Amino acid sequence: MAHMQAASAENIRRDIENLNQFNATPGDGITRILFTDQELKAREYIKKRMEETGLEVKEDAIGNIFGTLKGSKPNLAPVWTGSHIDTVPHAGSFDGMTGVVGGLEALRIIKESGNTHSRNIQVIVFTSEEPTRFGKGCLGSRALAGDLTQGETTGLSDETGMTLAQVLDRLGYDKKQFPDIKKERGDVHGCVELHIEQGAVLENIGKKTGVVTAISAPTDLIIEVEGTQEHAGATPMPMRKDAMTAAARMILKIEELARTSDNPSTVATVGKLDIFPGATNVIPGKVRFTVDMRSDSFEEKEQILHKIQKNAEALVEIEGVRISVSIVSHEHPASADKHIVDVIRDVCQRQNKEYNVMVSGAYHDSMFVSRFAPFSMIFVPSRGGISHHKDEWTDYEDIASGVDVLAETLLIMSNEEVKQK
Ligand code: HGY
Ligand code: MN
Ligand code: MN
Repeated sequence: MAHMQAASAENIRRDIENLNQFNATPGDGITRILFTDQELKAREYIKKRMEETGLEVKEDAIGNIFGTLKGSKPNLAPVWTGSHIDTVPHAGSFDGMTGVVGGLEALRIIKESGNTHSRNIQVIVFTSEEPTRFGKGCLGSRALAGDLTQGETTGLSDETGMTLAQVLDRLGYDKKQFPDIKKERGDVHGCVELHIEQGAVLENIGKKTGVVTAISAPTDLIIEVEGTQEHAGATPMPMRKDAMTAAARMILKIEELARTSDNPSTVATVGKLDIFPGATNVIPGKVRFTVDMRSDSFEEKEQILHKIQKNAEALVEIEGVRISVSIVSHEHPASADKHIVDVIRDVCQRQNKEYNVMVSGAYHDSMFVSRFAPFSMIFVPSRGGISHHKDEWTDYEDIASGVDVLAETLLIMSNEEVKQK
């Protein structure tokens, strides 16, 4: 393999900073929500940068963007990298962007190295990895895995009531081509996503590179508690059916179930809560809240889900309220491909980079890509483990170092003729 120049931290900084100009909350973190003006401008920026890098640019019917570096045998299944450019509200600058900009830089140094490669190498912007707008994450990679149909896009609506189907239609995406999005096993040779760790493991052990062997999967619930809306002053305590206190009991029970688990990857979060009618002197008649549960054990998530439902039944009896538990998503954890993990580890050794083999607590598009293609991920450190926060930070030199590992890994995989055992 001919020598490859080192990735440019300056290129990476420039593209991430330029991308993050497209932001709805300047000065208060990055907010770039799916298919809003800011995100559409960010999409155009990335497509322009893909063209400038000499890639062929295409989009599918849900807006996944593919930048292709042609190989000598374009009919072979391609090698993938990529991530997302949409964010949670008031996010940091690196979640997702690292894998898109880093993937672009990896393809640039592969192209400029003059190394030949058989398979096409593609850097992908996956649509809507974050659940921010439609309450469900990984919409683009979910559709690639065949886990989101065009019909289901009519059932996903944002806070204004607009559906994903309507948004796609307004933007000119052709719903008749939606079935063509889906990939079958064998369509993709392998995928390696570069991402910030979003935790503090690498920083605490003083290593700059993570090699991911599994991704914890989310189970997302929406729980609605209905009691009786009444006067806060005139209603004696024994006569109340207070939706808020019943919800509070449920939330503490959910937190206890996760906290007392002996599996460190099992976590649960209530991140959104709405109280109706939301007045200081009215007993809440209705409370709606979300539960985001994660674990690398699907069985444990099943057990906890069952206990949540049993706890709801008990509270209905005690508090005289009505409770509904809706399952928005209930995903299986994804195991990385041993061969790809070994390729990344060998590359780290050749580049004299200490690495840590680890599980990802955050989910990523790779979780859905794993449904049809072998994958692994490369992590770079998050300062203080801070993420989904405006203070999220990763040194550009650390990202460039991760890109060097990514580029060599992609080049090796793009010259693999047959499935490695
Ligand atoms: O929530 C997650 O794990 C991802 O950042 N969407
Ligand atoms: Mn995220
Ligand atoms: Mn992410």
